[in-house]
Amino acid sequence: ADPGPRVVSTWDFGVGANQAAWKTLAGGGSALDAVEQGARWAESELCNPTVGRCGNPDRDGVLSLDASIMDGDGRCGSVAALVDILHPVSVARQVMEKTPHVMLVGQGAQQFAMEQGFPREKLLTPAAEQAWKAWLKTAEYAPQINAERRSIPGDSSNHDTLGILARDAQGRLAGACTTSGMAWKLHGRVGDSPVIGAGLYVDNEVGAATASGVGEEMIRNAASFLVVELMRQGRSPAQACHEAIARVVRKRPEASRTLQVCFLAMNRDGEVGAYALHRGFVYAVCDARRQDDLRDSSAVY
Ligand code: SD4
Repeated sequence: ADPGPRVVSTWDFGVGANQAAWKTLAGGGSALDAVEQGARWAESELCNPTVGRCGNPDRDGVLSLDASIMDGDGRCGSVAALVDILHPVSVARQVMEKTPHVMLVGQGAQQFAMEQGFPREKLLTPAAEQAWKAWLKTAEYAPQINAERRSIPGDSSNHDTLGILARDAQGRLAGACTTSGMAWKLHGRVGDSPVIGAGLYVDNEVGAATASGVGEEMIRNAASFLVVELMRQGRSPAQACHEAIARVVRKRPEASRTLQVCFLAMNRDGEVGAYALHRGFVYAVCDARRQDDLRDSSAVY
């Protein structure tokens, strides 16, 4: 039986993002519009040190945002290292719809956003600036394994990206991913979230996948693409996420002890699964029956 519309998001704040997306899905809207709305909620409403306006800056004190959006028909857009623009996911969508390109970065991305009418505004919060100044005293870059419920402004250990995947009433899939990346990253560092195939991949024929955690590992393994391709070969979403994590570990067994990597996937039938390298990853599921369901990474929906 067709499960109807469904949306899933990474982390506990995924509940809020799903509810924003659900307003679109429940009204018969498209998966693409739904994931954009969910990501916009996280960028502006959520005060989290790793997404949108409350994000922690890089080591030079600059808050730069990465985001991507992908439709199950293969259209996609992304922005990386975007500064002083609140809604990178919507800029990514404009890149997809208004340009012949897929990805814009840095100043060019900002220029494009302003040409499209996005206001330029200072985003760095006083809390994030303070956290950065405190970090400068040691200036040590050591990402820690993230765990559930740590949405504390200025918390440097937190690296929780919003990845959101939706299936609409017509069975179309879409996904989006938005983040400020790793706190205290090198200026100019780009994570997995805006890299199509790394932090996000969607194919209507198979399913969709997104990632959270230390993005360098996702890029190395083309990880979200890998999860989708594993589902294409017949794995369930949970099996595909599990196998992709095993691949990450096989490549870098030592590093895997201290880095968090999390995958979330949904197949074309709406079946959901997730897996993470370390404990603490949760994801939120929302459909006509449940709007605030929070699941552990090892659970199969
Ligand atoms: C990045 N993947 O920029 C992002 C950060 C993150 O959970 O997910 N955190 O590497």
